[in-house]
Amino acid sequence: MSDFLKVSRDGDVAIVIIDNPPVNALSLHVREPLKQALVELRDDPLVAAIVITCAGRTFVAGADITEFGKPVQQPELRAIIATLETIAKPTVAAIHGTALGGGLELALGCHFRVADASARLGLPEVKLGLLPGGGGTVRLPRLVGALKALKMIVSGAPIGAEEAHTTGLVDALFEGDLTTHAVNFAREIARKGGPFTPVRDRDDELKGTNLAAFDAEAADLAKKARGLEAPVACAQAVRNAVTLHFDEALAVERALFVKLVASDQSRAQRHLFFAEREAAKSPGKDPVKRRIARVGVIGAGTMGGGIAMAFANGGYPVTLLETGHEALQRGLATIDKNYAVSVTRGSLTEDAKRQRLAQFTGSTDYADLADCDLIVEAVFEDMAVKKEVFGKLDAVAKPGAILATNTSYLDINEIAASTSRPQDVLGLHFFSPANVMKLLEIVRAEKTAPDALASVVDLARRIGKVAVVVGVCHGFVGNRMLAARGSESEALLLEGATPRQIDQAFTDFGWPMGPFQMGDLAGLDIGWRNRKARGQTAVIADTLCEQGRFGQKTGRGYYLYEAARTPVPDPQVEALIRDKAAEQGIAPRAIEAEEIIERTLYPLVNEGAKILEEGIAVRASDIDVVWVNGYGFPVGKGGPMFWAGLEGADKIIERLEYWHHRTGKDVFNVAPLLRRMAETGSWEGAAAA
Ligand code: T1G
Repeated sequence: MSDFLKVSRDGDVAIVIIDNPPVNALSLHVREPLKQALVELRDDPLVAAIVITCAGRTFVAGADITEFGKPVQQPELRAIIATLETIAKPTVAAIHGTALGGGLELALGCHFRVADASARLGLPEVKLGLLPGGGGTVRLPRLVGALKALKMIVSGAPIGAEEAHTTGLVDALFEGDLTTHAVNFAREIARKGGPFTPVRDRDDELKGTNLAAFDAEAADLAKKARGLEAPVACAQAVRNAVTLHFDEALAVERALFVKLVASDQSRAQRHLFFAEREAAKSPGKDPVKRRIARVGVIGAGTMGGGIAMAFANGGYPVTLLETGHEALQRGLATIDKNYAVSVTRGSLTEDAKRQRLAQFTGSTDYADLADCDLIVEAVFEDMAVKKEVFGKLDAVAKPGAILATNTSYLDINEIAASTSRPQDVLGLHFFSPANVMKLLEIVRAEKTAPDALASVVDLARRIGKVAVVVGVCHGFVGNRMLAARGSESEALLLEGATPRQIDQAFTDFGWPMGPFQMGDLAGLDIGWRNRKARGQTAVIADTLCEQGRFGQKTGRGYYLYEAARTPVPDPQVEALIRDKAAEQGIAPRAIEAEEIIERTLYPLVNEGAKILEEGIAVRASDIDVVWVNGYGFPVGKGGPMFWAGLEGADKIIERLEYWHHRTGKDVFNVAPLLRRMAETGSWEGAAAA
């Protein structure tokens, strides 16, 4: 048939085998032979049943995302599924690995689905700014019911084999050779005789749908969409499955898909899908990686404990070291409590909690780190302290062990130079809480060995982190750009904008929360300590801290927190701002949201361009990955650098020049690379110019 699809026979059962590594995406070179094979097998009187399966590690993981944004090439997936549903003889999808998106939709075109324990089934199109475009929004509800389908499609989260079987998405689960079981299943079904009802004609699960409950759930999900169009479209399409005839609902699904696939939001989210995978590729050719079997973590505080949990959660034994027994026990107790909370929430089983806790070995003796392949320090953010720790590590760590610092700001080249093995030293900048946040900035120092770097990039993926390799500078990529984004915060307040107004401009943009609410959440004292360490001041923020207003943890920060975490504007803070402005002779004025965005997010983009120019980030898309996964940049805008293209580089430059002229501040000093991006139309073009 073709290099990507074969048909074999087991007696009167035909087996269609898709083989399109690495994930059996339904590329055109699969769709063409697949449609042809289905027609031939449909019309072959010697074929009593058809099994569709895949070679390699997974069933079809979806349509080929690289084809989106290009002219549609026939046959489309929808045509293949329509062909499937003209087949009267039983059709069976044999699912292992991930049946996602168009892959699950292909399986929904079959009369039956069987799976092994490895199967995970889902419709994740919403994560690409899309909705299932192969009939998934009208077929899935017919098997699992409208409410379950709504939750699966709007979340994009796959379900496991067991759940798929209990909800009726899968007809049988098998252990052992899945294809053999699928063939026997198909033969048995054929022997019993039909007719076999295609999913499109099965309305049982739709009858009695409680539309009021559905609409309530959909409304709640829409609130969480934060301006994203796809989740709302998904909900509408699933509702249509209940209220419209099949073909009518299918037509609306198609219209919604065509609209979404052309949208900036979907282009942004597809950009991020590939950007995350690009960022995780080791720079240069892939050197042989070092074996990492055991991890040491120094420091059992908030960061150290979270980092230790991140590795334990990934299945790595961890030696957690603290200077004293009391601090060590406190750290281990916090870890135990964190797991207990997960068990209470139902996101972790008791058994899994026990398994993860069993990964931990506590110690107060550096000698116990001697068998670790990777050691991460998360001690106090002070160069002298870090150098003392690395001096001890240099003495006890085995040859080839990778020595990592979790520093957020300090010069890792200086730390590396304080050891006899700078080639083994690098940064692993986790984001708090380290066991939750996906982003991991991997900081390559000047002398970091390529194999050491490649080893931790690979390790990051294994523990479920989104890794981005960055260079050494103050704040690396994320925090350096965060400083640029916040450089005008105080000025905006003194000139007349309130914390609420600035935060509102951010949430209207799509951020989960604005900078002041975020500061109150993280604790204003952290920034206060950093400013004092660097001899910097921020008149409003410093005054708040001097008054003990550290944010949520003290019940007062920029906002008041009477009822738990709900921020309430505080007249005292607004009076403080007015007083400080008056002291500086600044007359308050009305400040529009557009100005707030120009003086926060345009400097963010500009600093990203400077970081690219200096080679601190390898790609513009790496910066997008940092900001979406570490700071909540709205996925529908693709990250700061992708968004610069949507916003228009010329417009950004013009406004930066205006504010540079008006304030003289360096954050508004236009980066040459940003100018070249405006000229060439892309960051890649700018770098090549
Ligand atoms: N299309 C094209 N390439 C894909 C792909 C896809 N659907 N999925 C993965 N790849 C590439 C990926 O870029 C990487 O390439 C390599 O495969 C390995 O992927 C009509 C419209 C399946 C869970 O959204 O979730 O169907 O970097 O590193 O960690 O309704 O890939 O090696 O060059 O992620 O083992 C819906 C997306 C599509 C699933 C495997 N499907 N993929 O994870 O490997 S839209 C999805 C994943 C659709 C229909 C709609 C994951 C995975 P490279 P990887 P992994």
